[in-house]
Amino acid sequence: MTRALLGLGSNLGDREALLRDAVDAIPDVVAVSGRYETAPVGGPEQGAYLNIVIELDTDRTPRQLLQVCRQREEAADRVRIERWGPRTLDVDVLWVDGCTVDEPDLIVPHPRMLDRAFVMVPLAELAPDLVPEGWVAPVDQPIERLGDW
Ligand code: GSY
Repeated sequence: MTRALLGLGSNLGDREALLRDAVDAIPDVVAVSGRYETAPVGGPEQGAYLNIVIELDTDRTPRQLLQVCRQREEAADRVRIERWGPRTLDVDVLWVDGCTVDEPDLIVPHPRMLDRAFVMVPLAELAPDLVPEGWVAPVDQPIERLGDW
């Protein structure tokens, strides 16, 4: 069994319910970070996101995890209106212990995670070993912890 970390975000619809349904349906979840309200990073003007990070203890490969992520996005009726635009649910594979993948549709570790406060701050709660020493959240990415999961 291997540690894997996934990032989840929602900024359309009932954000909290969408995240809860996703967490309930994802197999092998062993820990969930606090809930964070975060300013959108990139894309058009859009509403604030609710973000969490979850830890899995899993025997799935990164590609199988990507399938799980996509299934959850489809179950949330995600519609891709615009790249980087608002979405009911986004689920990303962030990290899988001992694995690197560099394929057109899947890069692990996630190539932009270090640039994103909405990933690194909740990630630090579950996996401080993955946060480089001296990492600080970009000042232009407001983030507020709303509470425990
Ligand atoms: O990459 C995940 C979707 N996403 C997010 C997000 O989850 N949170 C915030 N704060 N901004 C985002 N921009 C994108 S795209």
